[in-house]
Amino acid sequence: MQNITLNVQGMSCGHCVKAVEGSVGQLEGVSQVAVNLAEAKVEISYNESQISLDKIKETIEDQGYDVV
Ligand SMILES: [Cu+2]
Repeated sequence: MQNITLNVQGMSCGHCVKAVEGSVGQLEGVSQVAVNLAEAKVEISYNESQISLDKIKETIEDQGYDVV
């Protein structure tokens, strides 16, 4: 299991939190996702044998946010 914190720009409200947590949380292999809106961070726990970090980043970017 990998734990990672991504810096994500563009999240500004509860809708953004739901969009990110919902989309990433749905991915096979992701066991936990938590957005920290004040710090513009997303904490994710995932199984690297099931999903790549690139796929997770892509999913966040597909929702309209920038992973920096
Ligand atoms: Cu928002």
